[in-house]
Amino acid sequence: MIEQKDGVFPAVCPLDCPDTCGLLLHKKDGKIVKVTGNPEHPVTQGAICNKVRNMTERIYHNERILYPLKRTGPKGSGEFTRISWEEAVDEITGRYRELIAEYGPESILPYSFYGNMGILSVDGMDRRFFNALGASQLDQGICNAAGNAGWKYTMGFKGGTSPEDTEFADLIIVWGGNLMSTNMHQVVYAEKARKRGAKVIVIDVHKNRTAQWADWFIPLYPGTDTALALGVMHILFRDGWTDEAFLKRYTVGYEELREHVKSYTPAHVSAITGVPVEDIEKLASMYGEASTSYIAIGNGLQHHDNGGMNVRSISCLPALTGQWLKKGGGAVKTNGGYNAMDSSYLERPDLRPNQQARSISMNRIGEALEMVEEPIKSIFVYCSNPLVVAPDTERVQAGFAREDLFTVVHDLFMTDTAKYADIVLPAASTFETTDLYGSYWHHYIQLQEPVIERVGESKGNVELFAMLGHALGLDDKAFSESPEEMIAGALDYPANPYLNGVTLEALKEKRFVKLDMSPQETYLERLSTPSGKIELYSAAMQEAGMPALPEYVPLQEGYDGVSRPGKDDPYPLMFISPPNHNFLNSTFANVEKHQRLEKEPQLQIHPEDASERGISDGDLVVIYNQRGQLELRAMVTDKMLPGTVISQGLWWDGKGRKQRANALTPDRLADMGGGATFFSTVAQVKRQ
Ligand SMILES: Nc1nc2c(c(=O)[nH]1)N[C@H]1C(S)=C(S)[C@@H](COP(=O)(O)OP(=O)(O)OC[C@H]3O[C@@H](n4cnc5c(=O)[nH]c(N)nc54)[C@H](O)[C@@H]3O)O[C@H]1N2
Ligand SMILES: Nc1nc2c(c(=O)[nH]1)N[C@H]1C(S)=C(S)[C@@H](COP(=O)(O)OP(=O)(O)OC[C@H]3O[C@@H](n4cnc5c(=O)[nH]c(N)nc54)[C@H](O)[C@@H]3O)O[C@H]1N2
Ligand code: SF4
Ligand SMILES: [Mo]
Repeated sequence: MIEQKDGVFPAVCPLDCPDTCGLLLHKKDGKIVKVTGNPEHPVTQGAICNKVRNMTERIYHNERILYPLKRTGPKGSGEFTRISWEEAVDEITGRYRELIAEYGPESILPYSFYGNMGILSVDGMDRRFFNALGASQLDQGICNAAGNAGWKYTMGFKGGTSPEDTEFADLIIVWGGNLMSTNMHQVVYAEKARKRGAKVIVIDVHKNRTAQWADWFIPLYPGTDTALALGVMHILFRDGWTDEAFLKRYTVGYEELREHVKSYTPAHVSAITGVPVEDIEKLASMYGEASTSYIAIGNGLQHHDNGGMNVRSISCLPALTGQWLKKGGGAVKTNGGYNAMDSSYLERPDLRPNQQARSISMNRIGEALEMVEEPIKSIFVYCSNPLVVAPDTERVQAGFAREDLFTVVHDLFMTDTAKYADIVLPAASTFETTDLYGSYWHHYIQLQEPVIERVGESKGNVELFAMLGHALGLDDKAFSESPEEMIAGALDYPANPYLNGVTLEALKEKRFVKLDMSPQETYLERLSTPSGKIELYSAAMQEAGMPALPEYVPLQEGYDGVSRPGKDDPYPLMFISPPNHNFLNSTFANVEKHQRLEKEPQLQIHPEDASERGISDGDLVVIYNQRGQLELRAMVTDKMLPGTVISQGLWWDGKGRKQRANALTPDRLADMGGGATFFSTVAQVKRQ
């Protein structure tokens, strides 16, 4: 029982967003009536986004699932009947026992991502359950896997510049990211830097909100970022802007790189990228002349066939001018490595009866559900909405429609995915549970404790998976630990020196506990690449069958400036579907308030491409390719180069309209890390 019915309570934003804001929940009569930012959070300082300011609409939405449901109609129909938790658990454990006996435990697949970033919820009790069961493993490459792999080949450790230091940069490059919508507090630091005279450059395939705010926007063809980075390197070496002492001491392969980039002349790079020669020269000279430069490497440029290489190439740049020795200089792809916790303790892989269990890529879930030999017979979806977020929707949907697939979905809402479930379980919101939060950008750890009673009969992930573990008679101790015990255990991890001093007690007392950043002083001496240095030349990449030096590889599906589509190309446009401002992936896409702010799903199309097709602003258009089609409202704009069309936001299907962007996207894997290739997609557009 939560005693206090009124007051203001600290909380953590649970969403998959780098900022991980400190929140304040304002309660009246036991209900949250307002969500604001917690001004005491050292980084987020009381400012929060519009999405979460309107969070109460979601928490108390009249469509929230309140009790367990069992399917009564055909899959996808959304016809369900109420059942008790006891019946739901009996049904799940009964089916699991049968499947394990007949097909083995690997016929069961968990499918999850970070709908809630709580460590106990998505990297904790849930993992213990599926490990103890011996289920198939999920390769979670949907978000940043390619980019992280590219970064790792170059820099080793999954961490870069400290956010607070970036206000000291005099040049900030936002490369394939939309910070205004996706990392708003980085914009605050950049704005501080700007007040001191810094310039902000955005390199992107369309003039997103961040580009509109920046000093200079450089548009380029999708998937050509490596070429641009190599062109910049060419000029840095050519014009003597490199820091030779730094290169010598902290990198390997700079002589090879110097030779290699000679062929990436500004003219050659301009032809590939669509960026004029003078702009490439200007970009390189600004980078070369900056005393402290910081690159925010976004997620957008790594959702490509060549996405790992894009990040790999860009992450070489700070080393060329010695940025890693400057306060605020360098780059960030992710800072997630700093707060690594004890995953063996949290996830208990030792409980697995089958250490070699197969791993299934979440990016290829449609294909995986087609497997005839050793088929997947059951899928358990939580903290994710694959029918909207996974590539190649038609294929995914066909998999989920399989009559013989036993599907369980745990969510707060009847998502497009939940409609295909046999059993739907009501999830508690994070404000109803205890959990632990790190950030993949700033350095503060936070604790969430329950602020409101569970809505309806909902249960949090920890409670749910502990209950299922007990019901199946799996290892008792692992499923009996309290959230507090799990938090203490997760933080007790001497292998990560940055966690020094972060304890449950400190979190209860201070709410925001900063990582111990003193090991950062020796960051450059302790890089975890094979050579211990920044690897401009990577033998490990060569061993893995990739070029050892950064190299531009054109997209498998797409056009650069050299391979523009011909008259006979059936799909002559490139389709990019990045997040929008008011949704968080597909979360909020069912909340009327957030929908109103986004109006409706749109297709941004260049005036040249529109007039060729007789399309005017506001027309309903169909965009299609070999995989599927969408019906969107045309917005004619010159925010991108001709040949690129953009639709922002992961909408659910609605009002009889096809509007799930992933109907068009491929389930190919990227060059590295098993990453997704959402943005390497071609399509054609016509008026409806
Ligand atoms: N409001 C909001 N915030 C979010 C999210 C959300 O859905 N909505 N999602 C969260 C999640 S899970 C993530 S991973 C992050 C992602 O946030 P970001 O890191 O900002 O990445 P994206 O928004 O995916 O893409 C950023 C930009 O990449 C561009 N882009 C696409 N292809 C290319 C290319 O080839 N080259 C270049 N240079 N640019 C390209 C797109 O046009 C887009 O403007 O945001 C998080 N925050
Ligand atoms: N075309 C295209 N596709 C994309 C992207 C893109 O830019 N373009 N971005 C990709 C990226 S970067 C990402 S990270 C993925 C994100 O994909 P997902 O991680 O699937 O993200 P969401 O759509 O937010 O779905 C999260 C779900 O978790 C539920 N949830 C929230 N809290 C809890 C909880 O505590 N317990 C349970 N059981 N459920 C909960 C929410 O209600 C929601 O339905 O999408 C990817 N897909
Ligand atoms: S979504 Fe991001 S910016 Fe918005 S409140 Fe949550 S952490 Fe902060
Ligand atoms: Mo993501």
